[in-house]
Amino acid sequence: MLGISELRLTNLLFDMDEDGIATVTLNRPTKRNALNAQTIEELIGVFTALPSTGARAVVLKASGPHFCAGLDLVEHGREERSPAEFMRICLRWHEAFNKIEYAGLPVIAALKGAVVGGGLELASSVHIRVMDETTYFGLPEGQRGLFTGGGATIRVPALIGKARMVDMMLTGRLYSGDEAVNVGLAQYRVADSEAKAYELARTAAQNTPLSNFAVCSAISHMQNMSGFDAAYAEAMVAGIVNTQEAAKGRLSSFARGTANKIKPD
Ligand code: 1HE
Repeated sequence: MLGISELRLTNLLFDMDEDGIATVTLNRPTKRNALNAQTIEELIGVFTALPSTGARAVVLKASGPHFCAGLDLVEHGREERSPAEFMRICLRWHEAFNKIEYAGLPVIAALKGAVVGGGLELASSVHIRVMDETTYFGLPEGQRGLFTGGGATIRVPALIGKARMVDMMLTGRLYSGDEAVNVGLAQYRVADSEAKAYELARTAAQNTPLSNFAVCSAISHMQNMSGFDAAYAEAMVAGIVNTQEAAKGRLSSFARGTANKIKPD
């Protein structure tokens, strides 16, 4: 596995501050951050290497006015891929997005402009989505003679339900504004999605890394299990996390009455 500094990134930017808040930037703005094969390979490289960098949380953002225009339609048309070739491409997309969802690090997306097609597949693999006033969500695959291939059939219904996804794909319906939050496409709608994403990343980074590891991997895994097995797995994860050394100071501070109380501001 290549370390993050050994990766040759052309379509992504990577940065990390002294607090362990990492930033991954989709950096192909002239193509509206369309996902070509190279970008997917870079996402796999970065999100594979990230857990060993000491990062505590990740902000996924984009250069230019749009978060991501989905599959690189020009490359796809030019390559004239066979079914098997495109299936392999989709498996690389799954690899990239699974690395994001299951790697155990909080990933917060700062959304703006178009979050469409594969862009929504990418956004739906992160743990928290923050939108701004320009953000809109769509699945234009139907209009392009295509179908989702980056995990949308699993992740989008988990956010908004099957009926809404089918409607988006059949009719090209776009969601924006309050409606997008209300249906579950984003958890926050603010004027500055990047500023809010960093604020949330810093908040999440205050948790113990092991708790965040469980939150950002175990919950997703448990959705793939039967309820019975998920409950057992939950007990196992809690057995490890809830007895960790790093929790002891927090528990004794609560017992002394010096810990924060869980109340609205
Ligand atoms: C692209 C792409 C792209 C832009 N692939 N090159 N996704 C879509 O159907 C969305 C397609 N894109 C758009 O509808 C619009 O570009 C946007 C609404 C996102 C932005 O509009 P705008 O006016 O700001 O930009 P533009 O002039 O349309 O595009 C600027 C450049 O980006 C232009 O290239 P140029 O060389 O002519 O300057 C565009 O060709 C390029 N560009 N979007 C390639 N998607 C695993 S399966 C997933 C299946 C899907 O994702 S389907 C959804 C595809």
